[in-house]
Amino acid sequence: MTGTLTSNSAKIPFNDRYFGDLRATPWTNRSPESLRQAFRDQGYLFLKRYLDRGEVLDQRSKYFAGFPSSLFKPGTRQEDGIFSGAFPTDLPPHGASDHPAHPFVRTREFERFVDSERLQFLSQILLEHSVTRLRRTPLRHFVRGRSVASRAHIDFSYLDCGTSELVTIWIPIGDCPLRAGGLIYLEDSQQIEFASVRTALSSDRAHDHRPLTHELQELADLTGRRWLWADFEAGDIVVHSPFMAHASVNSETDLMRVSTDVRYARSDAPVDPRWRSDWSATDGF
Ligand SMILES: O=C(O)CCC(=O)C(=O)O
Repeated sequence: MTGTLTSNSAKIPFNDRYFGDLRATPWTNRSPESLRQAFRDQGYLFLKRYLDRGEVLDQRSKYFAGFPSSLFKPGTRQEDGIFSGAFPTDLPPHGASDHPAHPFVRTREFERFVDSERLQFLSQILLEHSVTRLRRTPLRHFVRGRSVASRAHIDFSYLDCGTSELVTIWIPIGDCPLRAGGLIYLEDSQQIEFASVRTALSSDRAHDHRPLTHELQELADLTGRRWLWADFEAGDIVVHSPFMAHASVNSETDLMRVSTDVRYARSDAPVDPRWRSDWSATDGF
């Protein structure tokens, strides 16, 4: 680990003090109780090759099919999602109704993908109950040169009008090495009471109380924790608790970062009404 990473406008040294490994959880032939125990202990499960790589890459290919060819590096296959370095000037804002991500999350194929039995089965194990999927499934797409990343947050700040008996499943739609804009998790942060911590944190979004901060180094210093990272491959997933802090780093590679985050809740629990409809980046949630 060497060098520096950036998240939005803030830098953080990529070294042993600030970063550690997101440990893959062995999941084959594992008892439900031991998976639950690992989830409780760590706040996450990182399951390598849990989904079929070909099915994940098929979603990537279908997503990129909606874009003009100028988004892609000449000589590369559009389905691989290799950035040309120039964003088409006439592309609508990400996730607005006329942007390709908007119809994409409404396709039958994408719905089938996020409703997969494997994801339901895992959520049922972790929640020890039958589950329902929250309909709103954001589609994230980050490219190099834009300095846009996810600020540090816990999911419950965005879902606090319903049950906390839910899990989030983060799915990279394609390979996603750290420097392509990978998701990172603040170690053991599911144990932190953030209400007291957040008052000491900087924010570049004074009007929005939901993100903890854009300053990932400051959050690591204040809590004495490290950020856990991995080079994700298509087929990997991370399941996390709604109280586990996470963020992402800026994309610096030609490989574009595409992902979705899917949530399952106990089927008998009240669902936050803001999460009952299909996602649109302009829905304000
Ligand atoms: O993909 C990202 O950068 C953010 C995802 C996220 O916040 C989540 O999965 O809860």
